[in-house]
Amino acid sequence: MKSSNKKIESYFTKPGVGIGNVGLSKEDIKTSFLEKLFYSLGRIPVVATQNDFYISLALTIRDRVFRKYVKSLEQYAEEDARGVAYLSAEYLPGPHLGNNLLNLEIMEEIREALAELSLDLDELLNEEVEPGLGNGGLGRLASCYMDSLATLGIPSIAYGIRYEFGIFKQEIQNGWQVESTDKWLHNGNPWEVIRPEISFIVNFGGHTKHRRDDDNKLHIEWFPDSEIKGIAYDTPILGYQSTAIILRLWKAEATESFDFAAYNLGDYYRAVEKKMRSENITKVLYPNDENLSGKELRLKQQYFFVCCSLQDIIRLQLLQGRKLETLHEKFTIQLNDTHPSIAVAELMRLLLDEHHLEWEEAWKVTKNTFAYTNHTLLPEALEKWPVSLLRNLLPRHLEIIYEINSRFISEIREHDFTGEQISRMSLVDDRGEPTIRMAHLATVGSYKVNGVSALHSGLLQEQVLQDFAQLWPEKFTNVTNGVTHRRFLALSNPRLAALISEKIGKDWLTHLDKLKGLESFADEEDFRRKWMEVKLHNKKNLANHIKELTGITINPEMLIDVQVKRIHEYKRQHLKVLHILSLYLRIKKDKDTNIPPTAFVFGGKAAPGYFMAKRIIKLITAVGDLINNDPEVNEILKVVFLPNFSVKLAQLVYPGADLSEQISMAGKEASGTGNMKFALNGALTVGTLDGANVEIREEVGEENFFLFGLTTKEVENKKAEGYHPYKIYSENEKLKRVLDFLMSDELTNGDPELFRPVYDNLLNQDPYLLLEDYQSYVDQMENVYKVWQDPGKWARMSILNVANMGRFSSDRSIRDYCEKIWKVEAVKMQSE
Ligand code: GPW
Repeated sequence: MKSSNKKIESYFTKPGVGIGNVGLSKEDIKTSFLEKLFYSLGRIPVVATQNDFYISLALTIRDRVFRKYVKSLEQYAEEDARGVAYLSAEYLPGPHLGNNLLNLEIMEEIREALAELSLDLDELLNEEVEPGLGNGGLGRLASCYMDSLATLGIPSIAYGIRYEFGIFKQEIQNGWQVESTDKWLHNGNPWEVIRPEISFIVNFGGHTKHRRDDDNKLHIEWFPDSEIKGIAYDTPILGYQSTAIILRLWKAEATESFDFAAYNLGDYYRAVEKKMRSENITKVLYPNDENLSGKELRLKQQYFFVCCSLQDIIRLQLLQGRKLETLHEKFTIQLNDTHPSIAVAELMRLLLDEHHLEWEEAWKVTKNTFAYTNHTLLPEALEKWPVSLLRNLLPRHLEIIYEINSRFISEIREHDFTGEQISRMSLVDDRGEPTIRMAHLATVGSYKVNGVSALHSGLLQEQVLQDFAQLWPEKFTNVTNGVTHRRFLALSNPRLAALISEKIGKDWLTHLDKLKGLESFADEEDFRRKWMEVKLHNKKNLANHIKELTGITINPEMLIDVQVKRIHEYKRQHLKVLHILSLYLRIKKDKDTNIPPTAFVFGGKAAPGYFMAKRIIKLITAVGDLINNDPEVNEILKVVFLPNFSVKLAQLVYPGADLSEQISMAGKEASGTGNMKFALNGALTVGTLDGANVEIREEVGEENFFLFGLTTKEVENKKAEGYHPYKIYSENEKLKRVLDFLMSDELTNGDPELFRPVYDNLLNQDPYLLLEDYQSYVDQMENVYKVWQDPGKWARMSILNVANMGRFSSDRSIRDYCEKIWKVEAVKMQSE
């Protein structure tokens, strides 16, 4: 246990010196680096690998990051600050080393220090394997928010799952996506520290017993049939010129008492086998983005990390000598979508059964502690757990959910809700197999509910949660997403960052609004030239990587037109393909070569079980093979599919893009965040009025945005009046030619079944209205080409896009969360 040790403590408090050699000067770092190599890794330079050097540098930097963290803890304790706990099943932090060097402002010193040792910083940066602990936008958003929480000095901690295997590695073989496991921990992870003393027991299964005591008070006890231990692994996440916060990820381990009966019987193998099975909980990330898997193991993962995190929060509350009745005064817990929403029932259970609060008191604490962010309206992504599964796995929680529901229904019966509305609002959906609607549980159990863009938050209140918005209008709010411009501009696009700073100073690193100052240079010839020189440099860099990764050569002077994101029908990668084929057929059939040279770049993973998404990847690569190998076309068009899209790759792609494709069907993309990262790097957007595109367009000005397609309202009307894609197909000759080409031998190599699923789907259902939006898209692309042929105009628009991106910093989003939802304030860090 903890004890006070004055001698050790005095080392912490010595001003400026403190523990060990953790200075930031070049010499300090060189010494630490060599010490790490010798003493932590036991290596001498002749045998050291690049990875050894990387690990030594990472450990050197981690020491300095931890020092910042430790210092800030003292400050938080002193101020008795209110804090945020962020619960997310996914994080995509990206490589840590470069970002930490940026935030410590020692990139150049380190580069020199290493050069003096004949080492190359870029090579060491390249050694890092990023933690792929998320699927896409939702996980990356959580990591952007950590960057901003740390930078702004908001007392906070982020909780999640330490998946042993992250998002699968994607390879393209013969044009198809092939998955393999992501062994991100294979070379060791220098950024994390195991905290064996921070561990909790998580129970599953069994049954409950109800008993009344002499005063007729009900006591409920849960007799689970298995238990697992969660162990904390901490990774410090450093802010810019600021402190660090902790990302605490839980790993599942079998408890010693796990199956002693089997040991006693001498069945050693069975005992170990059971142990292995229990450790499966944190083995692998579910790779379905916006599509619930409904699998028992997934629910186990969710409950496992929520249970550990809540126990940890309660531990922190009690450690500070505070009562659980005031938990909501000291902590607020943000639910990143419904993935952690079983937390509502779990906190009730902990307060009622383990800490013996009364229902009313426990409920008051619970519903004033949680806030819930919804990230999607897609019906297939709204989590619902079968009652039967909950009964088996979490019987006590099911009882609590039923009790919450019955009290909630009694409450709304007193309002003017119709019977139909009441059954729509119920936490239990018993129209078929009974299920629990997790979004309803999260809404009822939270004090605030937000969507992630203005449009999405509005639709949330009109559609999925409309009855709740009628009941509690003040509970609903919007926080538009944001991205960290430090990673996605300063770090990944150093040349543009330098050019910006040269013009307007460096304040934009902490106040992105300052970019507005660039507006006055948008008409300056010389500035435009420099701006486009930087872009060309980044395009060359991207072209080199494309060559390395795919073997495809692209001329960096081409318009680089990019769509990178998860592959989903609603995101409409296949609409982009239809446009590309329209250009191809113009060249081949109409002999029209008056098309500006364009490289179309795609990237993104398809969920391994998502048939249509995998077909779309094959379609992209088939179109690529056809075009890239046809000398009549390949001087004008190129099509690239970048395998294994990741944060690392993203940092290469955004700076080199001219055009950003944000072409989802209106009403389907909750926000999008790639849209922001592209625009921040000077790409222009072609897009629909969906998600945050709407707000981006408002900020940059409609004349600086290529808009097309139906609005959300028009989509609704179209669907209501009856949508007939076949009619559009038969009436638009050029479109018909493109669609029929999907079935041609040239594309399918004589296999008529290859793209029939795509073809049939578009002609008969077309749920995402590709055919409806096709002409408007193709027309707008002609407009893109017109502007592209006027480089001065393009440069001006590009500058104006960047200048108006201030609103889309995750710093602004976090400030919004603090003000509108959390009521948490920054703690000023004392500089050392
Ligand atoms: F379904 N998003 C995501 F809402 O990346 F949970 N994965 C997901 O599973 C879900 C949402 C979920 C994305 C949204 O699609 C995107 O529009 C949004 O920008 C992002 O979350 C962050 O809010």
